[in-house]
Amino acid sequence: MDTVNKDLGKFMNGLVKRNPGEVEFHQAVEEVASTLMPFINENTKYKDAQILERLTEPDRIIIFRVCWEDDNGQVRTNRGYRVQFNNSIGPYKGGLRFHPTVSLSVLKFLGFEQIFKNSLTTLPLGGAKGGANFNPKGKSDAEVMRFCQSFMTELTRHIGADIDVPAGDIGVGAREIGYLYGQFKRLNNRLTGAITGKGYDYGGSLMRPEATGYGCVYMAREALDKAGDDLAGKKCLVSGSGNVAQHATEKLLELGATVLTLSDSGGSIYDPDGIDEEKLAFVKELKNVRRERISEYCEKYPKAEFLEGKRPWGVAADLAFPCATQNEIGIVDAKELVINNCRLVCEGANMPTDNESIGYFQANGVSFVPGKAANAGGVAVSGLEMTQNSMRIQWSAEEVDAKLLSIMQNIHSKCVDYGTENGKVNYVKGANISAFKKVADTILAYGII
Ligand code: NDP
Ligand code: 2IT
Repeated sequence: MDTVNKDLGKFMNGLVKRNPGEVEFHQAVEEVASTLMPFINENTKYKDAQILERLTEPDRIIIFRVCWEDDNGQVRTNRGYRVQFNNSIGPYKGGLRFHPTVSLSVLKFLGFEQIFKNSLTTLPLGGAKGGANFNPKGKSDAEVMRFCQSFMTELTRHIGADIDVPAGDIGVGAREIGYLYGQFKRLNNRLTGAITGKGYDYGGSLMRPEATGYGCVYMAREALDKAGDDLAGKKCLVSGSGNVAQHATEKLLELGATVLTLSDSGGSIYDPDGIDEEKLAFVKELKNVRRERISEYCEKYPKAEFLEGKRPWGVAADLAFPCATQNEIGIVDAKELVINNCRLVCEGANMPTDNESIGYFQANGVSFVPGKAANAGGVAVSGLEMTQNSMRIQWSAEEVDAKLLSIMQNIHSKCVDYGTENGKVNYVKGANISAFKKVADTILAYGII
């Protein structure tokens, strides 16, 4: 163990030195490296070939200026990015995030995790992430369109169906994908599946909007089943109120669980009666059509309480589904969840739980399923969208859903195979080792490139 800790310390020191100040990237790598180091030390071929060092250096990073004109005729400038992290097992694949907090560190953490997530899906997908520090909030449709067109005018030269296939993430939903893909089509005069999350009428896959949230709940069901438990009657905390949160809520309701909370960057709503189908339809209209604040839920349903500026983790419940953003569960939240007997944390978002809290959950008997396993359903159905585009057909919702379920079950089995220790499943270890092995063996096969 001493050698492992020494090697981990040395590796992390080097990584921090090479990537100064990129705290989110350091955090994501440390989570992976701490579970992989014993495995790498036992399998010296990976150590000798410096696979972890190579895997933490992106293939390339593209940074570009995005100029556009707002509705007042004022020129605005944002920064666009694409981090093409690793394409060993397939074209670069990962979402685009439009949010004021977007930075190189955030996109490197997301791109790095995407390599592992995409490997877990069993589909031929490499890892990437991109986006811009553009804030779609409060912008008109015309402003969002002009931004997307300007962004794509540069990005187009770096992407393509067999090169790099972007999709949505925070702040990039159906509207933005439409504008981005429209501009891609106009610039290239071709309709190839170079973006996923497209509308059904122009080559999208049924179930892609639902896939991340549904997949996350399928994963929770597998983890509960493994522990001899099930979803029926469970009280759940969901954070966020966007794509992932809405569809996680929808599937939880369908499977007989009760959802007590949702949130956005202004705070959380707590509905002691539970969010039923009708209330969820209100949330969808509020967030997807009117693009308003979640606090409005409490005006419509006065029995619900608005927890201003707060996350939902202080509400007593059985299961937690963080579905908003990174680092939304810190140690104070983790302790509250444990005190309230929460037994499963299943991550719909990417890296919502910090590393100290992951350790705390594991030490206190809470099943913890990391995002790279639990939210892989979204990119998996993106992979299925690419397949359908290549075949020039579109599958039924039932077919896609069945494939999604089977992919999530398969990811769960891999976590069990690689992560079981003393009769308990360490999902972080299982996901990391299983995902790493496929990519690392491929890198070895390619030689030193
Ligand atoms: P959306 O933009 O649809 O929703 C994001 C939600 O999170 C909103 O409720 C938003 O609130 C909230 N949020 C965003 N940033 C912050 C912040 N800094 N602080 C507090 N709340 C915040 O995004 P998605 O639902 O698509 O994404 C949610 C998470 O799931 C992200 O971590 C994403 O990376 C991950 N993910 C998404 C996938 C997908 O297919 N869409 C696939 C896999 C993972 P507000 O409206 O106030 O900004
Ligand atoms: O984090 C993610 O996996 C996504 N935002 C989805 C990526 C994709 O290519 O569908």
